[in-house]
Amino acid sequence: MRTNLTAVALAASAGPLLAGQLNLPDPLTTTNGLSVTSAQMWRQTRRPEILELFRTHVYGRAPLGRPTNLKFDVWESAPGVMDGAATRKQVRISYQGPGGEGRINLVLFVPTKGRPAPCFLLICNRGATNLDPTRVVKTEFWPAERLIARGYAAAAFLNADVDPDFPDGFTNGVHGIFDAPGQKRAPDAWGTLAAWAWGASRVMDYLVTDTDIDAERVALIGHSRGGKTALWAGAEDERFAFVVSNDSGCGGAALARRRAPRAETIAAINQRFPHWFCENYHRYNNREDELPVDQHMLAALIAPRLLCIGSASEDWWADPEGEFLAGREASRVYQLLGVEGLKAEEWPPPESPRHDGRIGYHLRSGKHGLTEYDWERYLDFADRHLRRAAHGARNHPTAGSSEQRDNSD
Ligand code: GTR
Repeated sequence: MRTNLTAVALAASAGPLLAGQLNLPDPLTTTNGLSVTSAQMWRQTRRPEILELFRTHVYGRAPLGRPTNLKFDVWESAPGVMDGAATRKQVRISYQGPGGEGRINLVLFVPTKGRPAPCFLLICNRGATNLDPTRVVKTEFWPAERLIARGYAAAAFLNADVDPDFPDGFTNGVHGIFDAPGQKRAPDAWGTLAAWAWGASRVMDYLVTDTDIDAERVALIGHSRGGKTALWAGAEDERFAFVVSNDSGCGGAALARRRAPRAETIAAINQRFPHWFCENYHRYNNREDELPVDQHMLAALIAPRLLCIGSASEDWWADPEGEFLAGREASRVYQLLGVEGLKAEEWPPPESPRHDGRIGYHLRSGKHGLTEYDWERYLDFADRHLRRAAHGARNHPTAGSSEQRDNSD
């Protein structure tokens, strides 16, 4: 089966053919049918258009950005943890709306040496045990010690702090706090993934104030539903210099139109998780071809910033090859912006990361999960592309011209 899928993808690899085979919408053609031929046209016309399409049809629209009453309470700052290698900070990020107060509890380790440090922020969708601040419990889902040893700050928050992960008619979490009570929800009102993405941006609001963190080198990483969230947050918030999608699958990096055998579909995800996306997305159950976007266009919204897509070989539900193809198709936008995206035409075999361009991809042997192998690859990619960006603003979203000058990837 893999051969067949690869053959389809390869036959299609020339660009127009792939669009023909999978009927993919073109990231570089505007809704009015104009070809996007310059970085300026991408920036001013097509990028905002695609962002709006995803807000309207997929994730929904957040009713606000940074709340005016956002507060940061650094209630702990403990130097000398991890045998002296790090300082642990715990930060309460709070906000108020008509429906009450919300809080995100940030756990942050910053390296003792090498500050301000680049940082990996994990959207933790696997419960509090994976972000134990005391480090009595250590898991490979958040290897904070490894991050510190490799010179990165390790930050993490629980998605459930922002919005609990069950359908409740959008009355709890940030929806309950900010949505107008008693009014019918708009079909493009934000779902839970958009709420989590909003929360990641509120954590970023804090990180930019912390002088131990190099705010121009913050990576946002998520696994599975957290990976879908990381991609959407990275699309909405260009302060994230690097976005990592680990096994994000349907509604994340995987192309919806592939409908690969054994892979999750829009209909399946909407049925099991009716609260994740906006109501409009449900219109595309079994009608993927009518969606005005596909997930390669979400990856393209990260351009020209850094993006890593990680897949697992037995993770059929997430369509690993569809995740690769989305990265490859997004590369045309990177090229238009003067940098290389994913430098691989064919789906690579397991344990053969493709890290040359500004979109990295790896396939790991095994099942769905965020493992030590995955983390080490993301750290390798960051060492290669994020670290050397330290002295110069080339990762900064507004640094379009310096991106174009630096074409050395
Ligand atoms: C699955 C869901 C996937 C993925 C995964 C996870 O049940 O179908 O889309 O998000 O959960 O988050 O672990």
